[in-house]
Amino acid sequence: MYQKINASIFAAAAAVTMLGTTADAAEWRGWNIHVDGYPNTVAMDKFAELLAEKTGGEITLQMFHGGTLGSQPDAIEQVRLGGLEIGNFNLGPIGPIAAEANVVSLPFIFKDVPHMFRVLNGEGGQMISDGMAAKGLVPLAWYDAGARSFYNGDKPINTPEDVAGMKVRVMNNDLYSGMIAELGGNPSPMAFAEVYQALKTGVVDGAENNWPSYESTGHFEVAGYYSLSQHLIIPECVCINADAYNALSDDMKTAVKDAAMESAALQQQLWAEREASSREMVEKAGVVTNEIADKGPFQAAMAPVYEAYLAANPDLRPLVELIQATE
Ligand code: GTR
Repeated sequence: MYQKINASIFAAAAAVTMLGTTADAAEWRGWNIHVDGYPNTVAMDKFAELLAEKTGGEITLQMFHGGTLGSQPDAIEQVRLGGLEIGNFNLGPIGPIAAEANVVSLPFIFKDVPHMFRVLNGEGGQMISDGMAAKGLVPLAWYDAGARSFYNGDKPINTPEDVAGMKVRVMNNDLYSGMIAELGGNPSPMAFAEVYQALKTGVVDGAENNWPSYESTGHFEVAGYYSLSQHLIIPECVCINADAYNALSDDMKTAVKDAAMESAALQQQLWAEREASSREMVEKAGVVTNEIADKGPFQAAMAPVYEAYLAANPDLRPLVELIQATE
């Protein structure tokens, strides 16, 4: 008898729990461009795991890696519109949508990665977040994407004159096209997935990216000169569709945000390791790396890019100045 009651209480409790989870459970889908083992891939899987754990199973996330759900600009639109809930996005292709976020795509705006994080964790980061949220994309946490440098198959780049005449792949953002044009090159905006073939067949002469992406895509196999221009330091986000986020209770918002922040701590640690191991790996494979002794001429050439940004967004001058004044 006792056992029987106990069993039925247990069954009833289980039914309530199941009802609770099935009735409220949200099943989210997430986009990521990178391959297995890449720091962002590992960290986004961790985010999914933490999300389920911290929300008591009320929210689950199915991650789609390797860009299988489409190109980055398309996925950004999908998350904005709610076709997908989550994305690990680079702020580069978000810039054309949210002018505040485009500030990070001004070449040489950040001195180094720690400077970028100091800005993101302060008033500047709040302005960028607000600008993105107003366009339907709420950043939950920031990921590290290091610094981007030029690479090509012909020669080391040391001066802007070395870029002149080169066809260089860039991400979809007019600031990057302007950047290449000001160096005398021909910008070629293109999806990430197409770059390997374009380099191989000579559709473009070069591209630019950080060590881990240069390595994981195999670009180093077809463009063996990597020149440390470090002209762009662009953060990435774990971003969520604004409606999905705003519909959550405060407790759920905290759980989702905490899960993203914990995944970011992991990503940043894995990133540091992968930057070093990717560099080592490609150099062992024969890549020729060069430091650029004087980046001054590259920086000076960017003045018109800044002017164009400020002319289009005069109200964002304080944000540019805030970043430049941040120690
Ligand atoms: C990578 C970044 C990707 C993508 C790619 C690109 O460093 O993590 O999100 O933006 O660069 O160049 O398209």
